[in-house]
Amino acid sequence: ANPVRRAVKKVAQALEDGVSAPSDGIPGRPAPEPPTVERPVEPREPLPPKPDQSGPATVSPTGSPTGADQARMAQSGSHLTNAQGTRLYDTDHSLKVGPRGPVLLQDHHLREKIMHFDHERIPERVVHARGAGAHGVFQSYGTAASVTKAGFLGPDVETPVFVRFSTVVGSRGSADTVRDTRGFATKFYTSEGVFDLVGNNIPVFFIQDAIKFPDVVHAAKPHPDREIPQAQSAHDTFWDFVSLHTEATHHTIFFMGDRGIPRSYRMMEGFGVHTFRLVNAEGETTLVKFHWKPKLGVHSLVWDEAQLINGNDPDFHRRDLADAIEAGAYPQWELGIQTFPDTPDQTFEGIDLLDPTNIVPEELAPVQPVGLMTLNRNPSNFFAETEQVAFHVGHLVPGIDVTDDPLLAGRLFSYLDTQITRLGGPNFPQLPINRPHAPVNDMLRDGMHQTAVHRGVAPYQPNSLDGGCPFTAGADMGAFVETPVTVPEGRKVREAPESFSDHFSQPRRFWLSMSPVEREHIIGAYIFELGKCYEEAIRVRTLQVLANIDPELCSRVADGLGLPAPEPTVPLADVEPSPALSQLGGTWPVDGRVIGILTGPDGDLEGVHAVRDAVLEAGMIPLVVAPKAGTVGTGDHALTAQRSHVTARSIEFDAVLLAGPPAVGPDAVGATDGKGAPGAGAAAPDPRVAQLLQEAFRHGKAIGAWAGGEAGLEAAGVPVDAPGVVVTDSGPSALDQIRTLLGSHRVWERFTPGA
Ligand code: HDE
Repeated sequence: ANPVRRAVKKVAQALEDGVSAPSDGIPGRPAPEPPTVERPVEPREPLPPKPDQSGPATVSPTGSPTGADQARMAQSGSHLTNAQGTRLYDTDHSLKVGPRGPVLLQDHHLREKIMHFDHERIPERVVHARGAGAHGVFQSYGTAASVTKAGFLGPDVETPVFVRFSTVVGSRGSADTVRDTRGFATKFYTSEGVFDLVGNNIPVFFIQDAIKFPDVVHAAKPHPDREIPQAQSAHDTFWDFVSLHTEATHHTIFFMGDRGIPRSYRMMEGFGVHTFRLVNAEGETTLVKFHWKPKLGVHSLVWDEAQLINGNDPDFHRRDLADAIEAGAYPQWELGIQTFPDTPDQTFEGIDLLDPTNIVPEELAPVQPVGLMTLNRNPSNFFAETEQVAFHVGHLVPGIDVTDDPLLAGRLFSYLDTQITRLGGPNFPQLPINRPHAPVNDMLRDGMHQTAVHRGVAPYQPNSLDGGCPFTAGADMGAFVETPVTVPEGRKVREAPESFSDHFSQPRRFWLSMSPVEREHIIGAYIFELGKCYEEAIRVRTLQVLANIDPELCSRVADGLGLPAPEPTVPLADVEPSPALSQLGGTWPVDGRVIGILTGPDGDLEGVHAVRDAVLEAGMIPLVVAPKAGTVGTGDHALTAQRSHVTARSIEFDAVLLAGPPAVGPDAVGATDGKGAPGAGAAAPDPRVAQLLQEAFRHGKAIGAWAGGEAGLEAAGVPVDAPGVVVTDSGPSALDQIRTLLGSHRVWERFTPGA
């Protein structure tokens, strides 16, 4: 059904049918016409001239395609040309004096081709370099209309969006499942201009003032001498900084928790972090915090699994997002707001709303849903869209304004500034992915990579030569007008308010809100990270920070590090837990979950067919694993294995089913007995199967077996009576139980606290 694949097949067929291949480049030999094929889309025309040549092309909010949509094929016509549109007869050979002679400097095609290639890379983002993006739509419920005049939050408005998820610390080519904060940036192409919600998957930040951003980033990035470790926080400079700079404590405990290793971008919350100010049509203001709530729930990896994935599939999150969208399992998030009265002190229940290291517990200010986002289209070109997209917290629309959060103030400067370097000049808003879908009528002119051919002589205001156009609009005509809030008078100082100095009560609330399993993960994470630091002074100092959060947390981490636990230096805060911070306890849809079905020629292949159908029916993905690639079994029940024992690893599956006895060592291609020698003994299961089952068990994944699969579990050392291990008499009944278990994401009972 895929039109591109259809076209490719046709070309292959045409070549087989004897249509001659394109020119082999021998001068004098006429290039044959390329085979005519039914093209999935019309060849792209040359880029159309700008409609009025007065600014970047715009696209109507009713959804006519952006520039990015127009080019769904690599080639826009039948013949290869150079950048100037001249047809080429050869692109495989440099121009030489005879076939064995020197290459000539006059080879302008060679020079153009290599020159362009030499400049294909642009600087990566200084933070959030590694990311993945997707297009979608935002459907508003209209529930925010009483607090904001923003058109896209009005009743029943549909707005195109582009989202980019990212890790923060690693380089562009780093692995996805490292322990880190994740970026969650959304560009709303509204009819009133672009609104960017540039958030993270953690609701607080390391620092309270933007002036500290270079410090925290320098500390987290690889050491400047050897440039290691890549995309890790487990090293001395990071812990050196956060142990000295205790306002980072809340963010740090958040990402030592499970949110630092999400299962999928589709299963992350997003937060605007800062407090924003909404303005309604009457000019009334409300302070808000933005939240994205994933329909699939908030779920994480376990640390051992995350580390295995980094080696086995460093693109795990990127792949997961693209595969889900391609399969039609469109991820969805509800946008919600916590609202607070805009009082002069800008606090709520004693919580300073201008301090971005604070949350307001959802129990005190519930998150009210205002719309639904659905990501339904993968980018057609990573560079043009995901790499070149330029977010900015200053991209605001009427009805949404900023507050005086000092972290937000610095961001308002930083994003545009960094993009000048990253995107090579000031004209990046003209790139297709960045173009507003509202008419643009600015007086910005010239500059690097200007693509508009502006007309007229009067790009200035006031003018009389253009009849005074363009005119400014008032708030009643949709202009963005800064909210005239009263700013307290004061002396010019480099200081923070006294309320910013409480660094431990909110981290303590986070700790107290965690379930026992989540606390174990946090303890393990601190022991791992600090255990990777060389300097004992840094470990000792961090233990002091932990002592000020909670004595049990401190003593358990101290024990793991073989160090004494210090006493707290501040009174432990008397705070109520916020159950909404815990990821455990709910049941969630299983859409897009991956089920590994292990079988072999002697397995219950009929059962596997039934299970595959049922898995697909449930909106999940079945992957059959067999000893070898290709077809398993013969006759009616033969089926295709998507993975072999060589390519399968537990990390790919949310649950594993064993349909029959596992293949034994000698049968398995490339099997070893774990010591590098070919598998010994007919009864020993393929060590890779044993490893797969053991890992799935250790990572709390549901495991099911039937038709003799039980013996395989036992041989692999998986206890068949353990929680979440299901042995039944048929595949479909095993799957039923597995599906229920998957609703809670993992078999949490297997993570015995203290184990
Ligand atoms: Fe960013 N941040 N940031 N940040 N940030 C960037 O902008 C910055 C902060 C966030 O997918 C950069 O275009 C400063 C908080 C995301 O393209 C840069 C401060 C939050 C992304 C920058 C912060 C974020 C960025 C790097 C402290 C969550 C990726 C490349 C005041 C609310 C956007 C770029 C994408 C990217 C600066 C803190 C989120 C350098 C100075 C807090 C999701 O401009």
